[in-house]
Amino acid sequence: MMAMSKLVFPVIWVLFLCYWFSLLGCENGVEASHVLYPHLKSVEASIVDKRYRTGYHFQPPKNWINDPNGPMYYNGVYHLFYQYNPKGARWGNIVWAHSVSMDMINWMPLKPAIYPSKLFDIKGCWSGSATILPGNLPAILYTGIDPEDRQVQNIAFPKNLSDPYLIEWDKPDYNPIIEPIDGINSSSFRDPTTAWRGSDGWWRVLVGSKTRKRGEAILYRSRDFKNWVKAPHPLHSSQGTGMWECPDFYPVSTKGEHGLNTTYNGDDVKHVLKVSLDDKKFEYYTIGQYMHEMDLYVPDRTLADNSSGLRYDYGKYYASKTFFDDGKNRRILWGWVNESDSVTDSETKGWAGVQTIPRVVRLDKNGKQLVQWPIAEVKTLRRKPVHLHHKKLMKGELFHVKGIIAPQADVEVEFRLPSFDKAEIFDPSWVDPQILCSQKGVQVEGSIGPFGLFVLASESLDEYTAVFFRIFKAKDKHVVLMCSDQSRSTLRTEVDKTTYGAFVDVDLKHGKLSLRSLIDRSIVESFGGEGRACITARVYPTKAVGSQARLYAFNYGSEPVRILKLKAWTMLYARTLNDLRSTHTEIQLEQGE
Ligand code: DQQ
Repeated sequence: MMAMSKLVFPVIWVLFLCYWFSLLGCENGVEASHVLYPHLKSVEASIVDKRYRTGYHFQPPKNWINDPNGPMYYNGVYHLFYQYNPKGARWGNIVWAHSVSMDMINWMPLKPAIYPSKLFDIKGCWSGSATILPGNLPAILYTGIDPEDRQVQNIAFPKNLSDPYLIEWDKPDYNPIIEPIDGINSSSFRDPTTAWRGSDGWWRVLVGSKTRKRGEAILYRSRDFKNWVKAPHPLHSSQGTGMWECPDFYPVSTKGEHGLNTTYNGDDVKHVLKVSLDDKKFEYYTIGQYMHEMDLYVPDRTLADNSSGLRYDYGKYYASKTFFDDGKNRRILWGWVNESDSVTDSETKGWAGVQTIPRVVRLDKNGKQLVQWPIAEVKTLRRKPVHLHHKKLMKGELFHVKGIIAPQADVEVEFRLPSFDKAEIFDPSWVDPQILCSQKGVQVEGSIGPFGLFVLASESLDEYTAVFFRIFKAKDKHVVLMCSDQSRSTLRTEVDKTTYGAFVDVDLKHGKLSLRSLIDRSIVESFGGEGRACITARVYPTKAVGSQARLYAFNYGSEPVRILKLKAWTMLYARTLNDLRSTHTEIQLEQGE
């Protein structure tokens, strides 16, 4: 009897609290989910440190966030869901938080859309994706953690389709719709993709998994989106890559810069498969052929299909997801910027993690890689432009870019390079750009480069984040190395200051090379070669904050480099909206964006 009451009492208590919170209506609804799994440990943040909070990146007022989930454009509204811990600044107690926007820059927060409430997700609502079904019905597929800690795939629908914000979501009782049976490891089975429909009328969806060290995108098929059957083989798998989290699979046009609906297939497309490697905590993608009759994806042979493959972003970036924005005919990529700060310090600050500025993603004209560029809407925040033309940067020169609020800025630079004759010789054994950037840091003089930007820099330069290039001469070609060197980004010691690097596959025919950096207090998103390589850094300077932060252009190579043009803007704060309807502004997209 005693044992029985020990079991029953907490359950009654939980049910009572759930009922009570539902009566409250839960303006911030997050609270409701506190009570659903009280056994999970979390620490309530007491201080919400404002100094490093971003001004125009997506970041909730407090607590932990990770993966972007189920982004979609529905009836004129952008929805972003994301993994969120309502109870503190470390991972745990995960729900799907929800915000809506008209432009993906200014957001209106809503209560969490999906949170543990049924047996099939009682221990957590993990990542997933949205699919718009025929009849304009959005469906979310997500991973639930059941009482036995099994990862199962569930479906949810909006409760009220006439609600423009789709605030409430229903989870049918027929969940889970996909279970880890047939030998699937139930703790490595998660993150369903957006589904697509073949010409045979069958829906398809991928779930990330692994068999021993082989990463896999397991394929399921369904006629009715309710009953799903596992295909005899994964859509794709790769030996030695470990667990594939957050797979993403979508077509890209070989003919134009527009995006394509996930279901689209034709002669003028290639497909992209991106996976997030749980073992390495970074992602890679391949471009290849989707052979739909066989439901097989074959990456192009020239591309590495393992952890040395192409990456969306070579910095702090993980668990990304795309969606097709049919309002503007583009494919949008969201990524989670994970922390460089320690868990303890995140808890002191009261928050951890942000989302990148959404990027338009498309196939490069050379068909060999993707190109990314911040959505044009971010330009609505630009103010007080500063322009600079034809400035020659001599060896060792440092140029202070004045007139902007340097900790919250957008900078675009175009460099003109000198003759390549004097470029350093590239050693073919340098295969890892990150290692090369660490070895040839910004203080190591080269010939053409290092040149670039010092962002979030203090006046005395004892703190700065250096985003820069070096150009090498290899047999019959040039090698462009792009680095984001965080080693001096802060005087603090307990922060991750890893230097990141990428090779930029860019045509230097006209001797021009571009760099754009979105600087936002504790984040620097950089785009080299017009978006052919991207590196995101999370930095916590101690001196280069507020009005003390500066922006410099520099050249520490022996050869002069010219700034053809530099444009910089102070960026406004993104707004937190109470109502979307009053704030809709039409934004003209630049050609190609
Ligand atoms: N984050 C989610 C998982 C996913 C991981 C849990 C990736 O669904 O695999 O918060 O960051």
